[in-house]
Amino acid sequence: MTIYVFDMDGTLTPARLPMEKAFAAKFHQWQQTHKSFIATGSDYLKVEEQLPDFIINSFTGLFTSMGNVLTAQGQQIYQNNFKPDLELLARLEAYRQNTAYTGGLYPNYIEERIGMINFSVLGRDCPYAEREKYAAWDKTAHERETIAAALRKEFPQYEISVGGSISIDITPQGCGKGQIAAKLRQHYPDDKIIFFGDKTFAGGNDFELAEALRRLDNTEIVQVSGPDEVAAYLQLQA
Ligand code: M1P
Repeated sequence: MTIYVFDMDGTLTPARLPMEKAFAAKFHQWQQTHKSFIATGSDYLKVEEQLPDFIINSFTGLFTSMGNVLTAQGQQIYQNNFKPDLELLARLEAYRQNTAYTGGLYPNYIEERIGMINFSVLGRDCPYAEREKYAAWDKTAHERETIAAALRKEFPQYEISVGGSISIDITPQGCGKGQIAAKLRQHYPDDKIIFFGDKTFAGGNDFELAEALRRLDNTEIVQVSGPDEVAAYLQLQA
């Protein structure tokens, strides 16, 4: 048997947007004959916003908040709790105050999720157009990469990865997406595991999971740029 594992934003859906209907229909049909999991930095609420129920219910399991929560058939299987250091929170506040970004800033810039923090200088409660504007600016300003590199030096006890388009994911060491590899292998000791992600490169938030899987036998990593490439790889039928 093969176990298929998918990142969500940028892999099965556009960033923070619902899965496209035509893709959902094909993917759902494929799910009926394949064992599949989600592995995302987003929390379960965002998964419910972006994926239709019939897709969610057809996954064997959903690892959310970087694998700090596992849900299967609507039931939470486990969760890892975490209380961030006050020094870390103060440093995030300072990055928000001192940003070089000149556009508008929005609320919910430190989102505490189960087992992790998601930090966005812009603020998560921004209109979609503002998200696109910040993401375009960050591509040349590299603010998120700069902040992530500095945080890694100052707080080595945390795993810090540049998330989707506007944010940075922070977990205690060992509690990032990489933890999902061992959990899957424990349940499926002999099966092939294939992981699809749009940020499997160094610094990306799929990298730790990709690396952890590469260290195991019988695994494959598929770097994709979005649902079209997933559909092509899986040869999804219309
Ligand atoms: O799933 C990828 C990322 O999606 C969101 O990122 P952003 O809002 O920056 O596009 C966040 O939920 C992030 O935690 C997650 O890793």
